[in-house]
Amino acid sequence: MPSALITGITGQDGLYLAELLLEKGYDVHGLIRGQNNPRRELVENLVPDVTLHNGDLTDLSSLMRAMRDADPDEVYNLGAISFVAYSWENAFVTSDVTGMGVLNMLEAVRLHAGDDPSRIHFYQASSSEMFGKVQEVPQSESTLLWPRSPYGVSKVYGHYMTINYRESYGMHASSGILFNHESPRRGPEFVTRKISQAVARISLGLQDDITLGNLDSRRDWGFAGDYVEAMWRMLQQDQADDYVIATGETWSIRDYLDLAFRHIGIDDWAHLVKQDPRFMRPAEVELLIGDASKAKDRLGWTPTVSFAELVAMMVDADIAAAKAGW
Ligand code: NDP
Ligand code: GDR
Repeated sequence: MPSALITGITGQDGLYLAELLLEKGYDVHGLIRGQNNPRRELVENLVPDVTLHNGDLTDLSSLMRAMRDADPDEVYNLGAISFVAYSWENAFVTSDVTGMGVLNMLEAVRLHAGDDPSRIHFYQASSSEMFGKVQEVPQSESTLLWPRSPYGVSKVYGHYMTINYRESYGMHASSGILFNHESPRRGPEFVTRKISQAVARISLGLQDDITLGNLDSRRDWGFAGDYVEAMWRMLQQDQADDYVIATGETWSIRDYLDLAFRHIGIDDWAHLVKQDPRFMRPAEVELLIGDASKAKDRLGWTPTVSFAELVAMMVDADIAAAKAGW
């Protein structure tokens, strides 16, 4: 039975990936931090067969212990401080977790692998935020990186460190440059979920309006369930490599609002949306659209959920949750 260790097991992607690997017959291990993580119960309920190990990406010894105890064939490094807006207010801790944390994880894998560094396959969760200021569209694996936030800069560090460990030690270390992917499990601080929750509550008369920041930025949004499949496919290849994972379509925040409100029967929604400078960013990533042709050719990967289906899925899930009183 193959085994895998997932960091970031309590997050959106960690949960979908754990479900996927369990379905495939893996022995799945997850790294969980904190003396009383409030999301431990959720993980234990959704994926009870996952073995949890205490550890923190900033604590190399805890990662080495997790590697020793899990002894995995595959490691998926999904743990990070992942909220871009938060990264300006907490730049040092973001650099520590999202940047240096990758180096800690690579070292833990390298030391555990011993004489055969390529025996453990490693996945790094790189991000389209690394592209930042638009250099070309669509963005591919060869597009110049120009990050626009402490989060983006930290991801660039982790990305190049992953490539460096592949080139220096022959590690099977791959990097997935994933564009935004969402789901009903998306954290409520991210714009898609913030909108789907608000629209659901507005439809039920529980909320009057929603306050947002920049409505004009554009993102390439896919469904998280599709994207964890791409992660797994990367680690099944003979050679490690870097891959863009995206839908190839781009939509604005306004487009998302429009579909979400229309889904509950409101066509004229402008008066329900307020803007507040509090939600504007010091530097914005204006336009993301990915070219995933390499992943299509080499991994046979394509997205299965359209943007409209994604918006409907998220609004419906939040209506059900609000009705259930969650
Ligand atoms: P989430 O924010 O949902 O999950 C982040 C995870 O990281 C949580 O499990 C969190 O655990 C964990 N974590 C945070 N700090 C630490 C730490 N110090 N030590 C160990 N674990 C820690 O992110 P997603 O699931 O959406 O994303 C997964 C990864 O993919 C992240 O690295 C993200 O940056 C990257 N990414 C995401 C994209 C997306 O659109 N979703 C796109 C591109 C990249 P805790 O419960 O303890 O807070
Ligand atoms: P992003 O996602 O920064 O792309 O990072 P987020 O949903 O936070 O922002 C997307 C865009 O929406 C605009 N926006 C708002 N964003 C939030 N969160 N809240 C608001 O009220 C709001 N109003 C407008 C933002 O300015 C931005 O342009 C996500 C994360 O998952 C990262 O970890 C990941 O690496 C990238 O996607 C790819």
